Amino acid sequence: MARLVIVSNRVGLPEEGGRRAGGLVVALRDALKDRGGLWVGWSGETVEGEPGPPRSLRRGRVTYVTLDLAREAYEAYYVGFANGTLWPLFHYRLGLITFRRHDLEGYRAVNEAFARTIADLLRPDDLVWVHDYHFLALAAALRRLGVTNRLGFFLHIPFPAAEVLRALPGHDRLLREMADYDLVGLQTESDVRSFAEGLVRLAGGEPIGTDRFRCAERTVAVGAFPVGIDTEGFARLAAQSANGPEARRLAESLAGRALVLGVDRLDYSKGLPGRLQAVAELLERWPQWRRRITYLQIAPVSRGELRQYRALRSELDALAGRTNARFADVDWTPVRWVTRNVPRPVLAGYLRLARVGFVTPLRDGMNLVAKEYVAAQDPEDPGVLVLSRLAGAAEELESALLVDPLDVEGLAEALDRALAMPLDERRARWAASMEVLRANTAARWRTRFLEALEATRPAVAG
Ligand code: ADQ
Repeated sequence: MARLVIVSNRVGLPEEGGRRAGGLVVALRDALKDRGGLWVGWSGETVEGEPGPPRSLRRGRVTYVTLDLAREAYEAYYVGFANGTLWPLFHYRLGLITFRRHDLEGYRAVNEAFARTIADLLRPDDLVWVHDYHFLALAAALRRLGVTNRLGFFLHIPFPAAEVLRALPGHDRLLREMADYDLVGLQTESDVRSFAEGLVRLAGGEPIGTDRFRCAERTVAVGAFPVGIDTEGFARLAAQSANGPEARRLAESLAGRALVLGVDRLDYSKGLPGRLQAVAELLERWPQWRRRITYLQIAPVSRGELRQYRALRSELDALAGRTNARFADVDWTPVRWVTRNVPRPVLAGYLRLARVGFVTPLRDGMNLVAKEYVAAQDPEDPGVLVLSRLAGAAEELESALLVDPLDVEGLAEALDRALAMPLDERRARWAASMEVLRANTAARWRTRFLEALEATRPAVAG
């Protein structure tokens, strides 16, 4: 079996074992353990001046290789182009984009630096699997160095429609660079359609059959590989943790009230303001829920170095404060707003306690919290998932209560319906969702992707 080389911005280092590592990190680490190989990424460290050589750490058959970034490179590549340009663009938030040529150049330079490190470490038949929007241009940089290995890419976030992508200066070149991968995997069929449309309309690509394209002298295969979770493992974890001290503490504090739970990174793609407004709307229009529900939102700050994220934080603090000021009583506050990180096992227990999983992103590649919520439920008495139609997960979880995330009244109606839903309907919806999650796990996802990558024809130098 060919050795595997995984490249992602952050590396799932072995010391992030049980408590911090998400299901995805575990799935990738398992793939590496099966085949042996390397996991290459940024160390998370920035340095003044030129960074030193890559560091490596070996654990059994897996070697973790990390690179530091010069502070300026980090500002341009990570803060600037990846998170200031690509993230909002790919989430359809044109108004939030910042674009500077300098950032794009920095992004390419970091992709090139990674390519040099990887090229030095590669063996001729290694399979290379690159992750996410930080490395759209990595295959092109590797090809320039003469690398002919099979190169696969998976995008965790949505791929925008061609008309939206067109707003990005240099989009045609970036698309052609993506065509230097042998396989481009996306989360949903809708992302596949967008990417295909981009290749053909904006980069001169030509379809070959249904799932391959000829573009800039290369052939690229394209497919939907919706990310899954470790469904049974998460279900077991949730059942165990629901009896643990943290979950019990939460349960006792609820004093019999129904828990509406949201869990997200604090990000403007997640639709958090709409959620807070919907809870206020629910309590206004259906006063019978006053004192009978608690909305707990767990949302640790991420990317605090970006202005848009700081502004979001202030907006949410104000909204939560306003709803509590309007409805709270001496012994009840409707909104609990927690910005601390919660360890995974504890989170699993909380998800199991929640009568409603409230997941309303304005756009999301997949949204694993939606899947984790379903897997965490007690089969005898499951809660209800309220899920945005604009999350990739909605293509699979059709039996959730699907909502339009901008429609605050609609969100409030869905909360009312979820809170009042009879047990037999809750069970039927849960069982249908669970069947999907059992069929498409994280392990299945990585196997499908790697099989598809191995099935692409050997790359040709150039
Ligand atoms: P994210 O935007 O980070 O991921 P999501 O899929 O919801 O979004 O979460 C990833 C993981 O982080 C989940 O396992 C979740 O449990 C955990 N997590 C989230 N908030 C947490 C919190 N407050 N405390 C502890 N853990 C938390 C990107 C894309 C998604 C895509 C994933 C995977 O944006 O659309 O689903 O990658 O491909």
